[in-house]
Amino acid sequence: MAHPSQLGFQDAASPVMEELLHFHDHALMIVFLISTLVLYIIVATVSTKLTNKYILDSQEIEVIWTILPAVILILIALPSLRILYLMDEINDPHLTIKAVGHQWYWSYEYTDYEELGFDSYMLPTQDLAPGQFRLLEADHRMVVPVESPIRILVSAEDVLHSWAVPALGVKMDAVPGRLNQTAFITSRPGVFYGQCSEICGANHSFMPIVVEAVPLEFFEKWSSLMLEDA
Ligand SMILES: [Cu+2]
Repeated sequence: MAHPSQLGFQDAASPVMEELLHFHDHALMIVFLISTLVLYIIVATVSTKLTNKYILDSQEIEVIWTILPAVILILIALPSLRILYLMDEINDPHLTIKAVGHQWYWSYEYTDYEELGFDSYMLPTQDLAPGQFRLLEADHRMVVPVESPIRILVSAEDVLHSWAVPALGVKMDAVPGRLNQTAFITSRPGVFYGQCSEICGANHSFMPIVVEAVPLEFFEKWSSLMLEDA
């Protein structure tokens, strides 16, 4: 969960998000180094008269300043590709959940159970209990067992939506007539908030995603309760 005036990302709640945070820090360090160097060169050139009209070219420095940026780009590209393919991997999921975007709410189907599915609407501000988050709380949370590989199948009923939970490092477009898949593993129990990330209409801001990761025994209790209700 992000806090007011937070800089940077939310704490990672999945291994993939942890990797993404490391990559972000790595790329940001390189950006800082380059910016510092460029700033220094700008200040040095405009504030001094250290020029020499007889030095017209230097093959050595040109070789260095051509090859060095290429090496830096490779140092960014390789870890980036590694995470990209890591995120594509669906490792033998224990549970599959189908998330369908609607104008303007999400519905979830637990396809491993015969009749486990529900709609998830945002809690209106006047219904919030103390401590609940405005515009983020949903009337039905997507409950998952913690530390289990979960596959999410994402689609939409009407227009484009996007199913995203920043702390889990998951963002997948919900496209009508298409079934996208993504996966995550929660590394700790908790409640993780997300929002639709595709401008989908008037109430786009009011279709939050709430993932609750609980130990397996609690998940079993929850699923049997949901099945009884149905
Ligand atoms: Cu949407």
